[in-house]
Amino acid sequence: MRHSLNYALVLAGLVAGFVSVPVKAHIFTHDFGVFDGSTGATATILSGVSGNYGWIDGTDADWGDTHKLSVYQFTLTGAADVQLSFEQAVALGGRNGLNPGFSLYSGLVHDPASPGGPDHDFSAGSIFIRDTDSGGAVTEGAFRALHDWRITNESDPAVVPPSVLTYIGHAYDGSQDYGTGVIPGGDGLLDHKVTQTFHLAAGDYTVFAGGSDYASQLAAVKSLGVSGTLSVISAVPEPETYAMLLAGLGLVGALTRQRNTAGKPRE
Ligand SMILES: [Ca+2]
Ligand SMILES: [Ca+2]
Ligand SMILES: [Ca+2]
Repeated sequence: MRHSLNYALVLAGLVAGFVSVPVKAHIFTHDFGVFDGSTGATATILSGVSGNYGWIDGTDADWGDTHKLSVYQFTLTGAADVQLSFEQAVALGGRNGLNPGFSLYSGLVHDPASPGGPDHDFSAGSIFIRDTDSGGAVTEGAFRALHDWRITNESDPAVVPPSVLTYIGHAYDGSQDYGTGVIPGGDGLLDHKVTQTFHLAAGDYTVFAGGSDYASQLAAVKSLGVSGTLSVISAVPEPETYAMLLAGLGLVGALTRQRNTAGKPRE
């Protein structure tokens, strides 16, 4: 279903002999799975993370490198309230200490098994896209924690469309100010975990999770780990619930208008 058009195009390229086989491996996603919106469904996946700054490094002017993050994906077949939690990987011995941050996007990266291979920041196509999207500014990689962004694999982006990650939201552990003011979205409590809930429509989603300690870029890179959990915490309200809500809002609005009219001379 996913990228079937891409596969067809790349396969056509392989047959014609002008698409090279990838030699490097980069974005391999962890798949939370497919959820239909049923409350209580949950999935947890542990993953290694290189360094404690991959996420926060994507919030600055020169973007970040996806190799410093763990990537998750999931699919909703119906609308749902989805809670995403990321914390240091206590269960991965010796890999504790992560201050997690994550961003949620609609869209998917290319399947690593596709002929163009996995997406990565330094493929010729990704560098071309970065140069285009940054207006020629030098960037550390393709990852943008607070914006839409694009990345691709070893295929020609003129032939195979790049992956488009459309920003939905983010959250991170603690609070960070690396000189440009406090970065919004911190949970204010530095306890190696962060949780955020999103109301999502049916569709495909990708999450990039990594460290939020900006200053640790200057230290030796540590091998840390993250434990990511997706939980469907409630089904979308039924239409009747919306109707009741709207009726309630209408009543409040009418009362407010009445009060305003009573208390103020008309202009
Ligand atoms: Ca950066
Ligand atoms: Ca940096
Ligand atoms: Ca926290």
